[in-house]
Amino acid sequence: MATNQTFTMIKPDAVQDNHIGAITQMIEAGGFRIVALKKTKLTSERAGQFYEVHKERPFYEGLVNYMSSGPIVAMILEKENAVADFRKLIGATNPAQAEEGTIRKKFAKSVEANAVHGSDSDENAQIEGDFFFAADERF
Ligand code: RTP
Ligand code: MG
Repeated sequence: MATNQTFTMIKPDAVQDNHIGAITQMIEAGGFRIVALKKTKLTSERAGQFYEVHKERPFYEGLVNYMSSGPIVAMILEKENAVADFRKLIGATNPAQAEEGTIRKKFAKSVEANAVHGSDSDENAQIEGDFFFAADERF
């Protein structure tokens, strides 16, 4: 399996609740190397752009408001099979369906405030990483 990268955000609820350390610990313990990391806050314009693919969905407006409601932590992660393995580590979108031992099972509060984002393809991982990080911020 090739080593590749994925992109994640620790979402505003989990940052607000002081879970940055615990979530980062689970990510590193899961075998991921942190290539880039920053704490920042999305404006509603930037959040809308990031989630543009969901523009027609009924939850879009709520999602954009939520994702711009407080600071987030953005990271690029590297591992073999990074995209699929990271989605396994975070668990289902709805925490009620997330498996034991996953980040969302442990920290998500609702289907919207679900603690973390994970890219859904290699292509989107690249696009999302580029949305937050310049070349000289990756190591
Ligand atoms: P993500 O993109 O954040 O990693 O989450 P995901 O792939 O598991 O879920 P996706 O379908 O891409 O949805 C993006 C985010 O929108 C919020 N959402 N709210 N209220 C709702 O029914 C609903 N459905 C989705 C969640 O924050 C979800 O992670
Ligand atoms: Mg998604």
